[in-house]
Amino acid sequence: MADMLLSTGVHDTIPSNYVRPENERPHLDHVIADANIPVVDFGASDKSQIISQIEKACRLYGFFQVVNHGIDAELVKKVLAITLEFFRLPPEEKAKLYSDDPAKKIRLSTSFNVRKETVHNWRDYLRLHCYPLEEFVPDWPSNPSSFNLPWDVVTRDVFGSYCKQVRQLGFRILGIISLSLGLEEEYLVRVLGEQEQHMAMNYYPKCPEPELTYGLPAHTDPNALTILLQDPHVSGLQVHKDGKWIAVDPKPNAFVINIGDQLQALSNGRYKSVWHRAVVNSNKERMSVASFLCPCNSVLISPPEKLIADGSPAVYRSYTYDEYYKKFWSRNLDQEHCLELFKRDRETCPDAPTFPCPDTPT
Ligand SMILES: O=C(O)CCC(=O)C(=O)O
Repeated sequence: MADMLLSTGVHDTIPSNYVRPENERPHLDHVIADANIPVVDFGASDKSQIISQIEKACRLYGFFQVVNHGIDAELVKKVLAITLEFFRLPPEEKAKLYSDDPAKKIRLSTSFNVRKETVHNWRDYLRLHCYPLEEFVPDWPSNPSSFNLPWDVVTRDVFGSYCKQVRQLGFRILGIISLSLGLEEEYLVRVLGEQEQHMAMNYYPKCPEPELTYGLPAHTDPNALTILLQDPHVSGLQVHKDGKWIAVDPKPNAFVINIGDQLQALSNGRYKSVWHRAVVNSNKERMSVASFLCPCNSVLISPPEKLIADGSPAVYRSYTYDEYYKKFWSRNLDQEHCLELFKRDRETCPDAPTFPCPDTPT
């Protein structure tokens, strides 16, 4: 079904199976444009200030941007350029990589989960597993040839180098998040085990009717931490806060970081894995490259003693990431927050917050 890919055609209208019902549409004129998503300067010398900014951002927004993060700006440019080159390949080349099987570790696909959905999303994406690199790189696309362009002296190719640098940044952020929760710096990296790393290279073609559909509808991320590289020239990411959608416009040389469901669970609900979505526009195609750090499949997700010792009971039951991930992919993206399904008995925890999807009327 590679003919479902959007990036292979030109679109004057949108097919009816991409059109959302009236009450589920993005209502772009209601979006808050001047968003104050916190920006954290990782180059600052005062570590305690970084910790306190991240603590506030994770608690109040679930999102923040980082600058002076240490990832090579030229490498980032190359990643975006190759992503665009990839989506411009001829249809027959892309068809070779197409799959709608969410279990496939390397696949070019479209929308979110076309096997399950009734309404599709205006997005194509290339999904790559990236850790351990040696295991997956041989199966990464070899076309365009720039995909295998050597980058640094250790001859990692562009994407291999990028994945390594992103992983290091992610671990650094997990360290700061641990400290911000009053835990030892290594805590989260240790309990998440040998973390998997996945990448979604998202491509949102120009859409003739952006008010009727989504690039990605409201969703939360099932993993631990997401490191998002936005197209520097085109906006599209929006985050839900206090009942409103706010735009996260691209900031030069910044990465957008968001807390995933597993950090919400491990922080015992203190930090938020918030709803976010990607909208499309009629003037410009847009790209983003999301890197997901995921707990090792077999680790048990359960809050640290320290966060339940102060009389706050565990909000969620313990589970393995394997169980969580399967549940996540068996649903539609914009159903209720997947963590809701892992909440402990409501009688034990009557005040546990609920997280219905903000774009789906109840
Ligand atoms: O394209 C974006 O800005 C958002 C991407 C995203 O949320 C995802 O890949 O899960």
